[in-house]
Amino acid sequence: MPELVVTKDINVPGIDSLDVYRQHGGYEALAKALREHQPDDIVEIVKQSGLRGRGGAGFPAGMKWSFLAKNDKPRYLCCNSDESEPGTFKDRMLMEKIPHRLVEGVLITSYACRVKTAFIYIRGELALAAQQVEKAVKEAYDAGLIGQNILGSDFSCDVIVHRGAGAYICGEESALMESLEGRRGYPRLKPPFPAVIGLYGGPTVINNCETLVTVPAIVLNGGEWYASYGTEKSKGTRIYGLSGHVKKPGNYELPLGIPLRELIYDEKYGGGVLGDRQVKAVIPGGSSTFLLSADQLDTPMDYESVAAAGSMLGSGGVIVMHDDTCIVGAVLRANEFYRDESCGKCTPCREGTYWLVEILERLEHGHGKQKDIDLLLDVCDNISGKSFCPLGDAATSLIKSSIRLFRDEYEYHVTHGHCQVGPGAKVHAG
Ligand code: L3W
Ligand code: SF4
Repeated sequence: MPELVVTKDINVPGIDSLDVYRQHGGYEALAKALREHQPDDIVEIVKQSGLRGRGGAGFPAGMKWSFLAKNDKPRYLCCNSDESEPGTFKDRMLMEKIPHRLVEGVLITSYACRVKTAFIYIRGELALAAQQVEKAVKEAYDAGLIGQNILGSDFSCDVIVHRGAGAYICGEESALMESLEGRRGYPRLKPPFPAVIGLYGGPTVINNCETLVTVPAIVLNGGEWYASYGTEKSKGTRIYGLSGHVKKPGNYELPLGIPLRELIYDEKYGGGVLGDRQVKAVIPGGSSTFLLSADQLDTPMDYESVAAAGSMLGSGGVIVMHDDTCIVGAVLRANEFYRDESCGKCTPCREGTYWLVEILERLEHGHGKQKDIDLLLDVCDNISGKSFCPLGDAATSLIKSSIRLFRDEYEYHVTHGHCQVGPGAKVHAG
């Protein structure tokens, strides 16, 4: 894997320790920031870099920081490491392998945003990642890199690691803040955005883990250097989490804009499709995004191109399905996740995700009727755009796109009572 920016030195033995991280230039960006720059300079450098949020929405990071309300309330930073999007496993790798780069990114961002208390919110199931980040935070406190007068400067900041309890919805930024405040993880109404009224009512910057891990290299090498990677509007690199039917699944950090075909087939990355079969469909950015078809493999993997192809770059989780995949079965599996993870606050999502699974189940198991296919779309229409937070919309993406691309496969389930391809076809045919 090319180790470009966030994954640079990630495989150096012992890089998770403070000593080895420092031997490889660790915390030099923090020292440079404190020595050479005022907080607002850092915001400008990050704006110039074009860095966009790596959690899913791709919102410009520097712009988000400049939206922080200017009042006398305490400001907070929340690192969103509640990584739960199916197909996404990049933040986990960063925290497990190079936790000090996250701590450094959190400190520089806190300095830039005039934050004195930062939280790193880690998904409950990621036990090793939490252990590694907790160890790094302790080492950094002991070395005077966190706490009062960091590196002898006027900047003081505390960093608190908080573990979630395993709820996907707590990755939604306002639910994350509710959870941090000790309440049930229900999303809040937006606006106000967290930058205006956030944690404990203070202006709050919330960024995804990978976004913050990118910050030290930008400060060290400059915004222009980072912007030299990628495309005109999608600058820099990102981690693509490649999974599904590829020979070499894994996390690959590459410049934005790499063609999907290259990511799947290049020997350095995916190495081709398992069994040398044909690609049937690809989920380009985590299970919340719309399916792309096999004839869209030349799509450049940047925000604009994937949107133009009818989907989203999302969290970078690329899930490849080959031609022996039952699409109805795959979509059912994803939708069981959304049904289980719906927080239940609003009716369209709470009830709708339940009924989507009920209908998909009867289609998959051969009890569906022709009208069920349009009923699925009708239920999607009653969720999409009518739910309180993005989870509702997300639950409909795979259903809508799979019916558009593979309606014949849904119809086959109705007429034949079993799958057209995949294990389901063989079981029934036998
Ligand atoms: C101040 C304004 N701030 C927007 C901020 C806002 C947020 C960011 C993006 O969903 C997507 C979702 C999932 N003043 C602002 C402003 N902001 N306008 O910008 O906001 P938004 O609402 O566009 O998106 P979001 O609610 O953050 C994120 C999708 O990501 N997704 C899921 C990913 C899951 C993970 C995970 O498990 N770790 O990443 C995947 O595609 O469906 O569409 O900070 O406050 N005027
Ligand atoms: Fe909860 Fe779903 Fe409504 Fe979001 S859309 S608030 S997850 S019920």
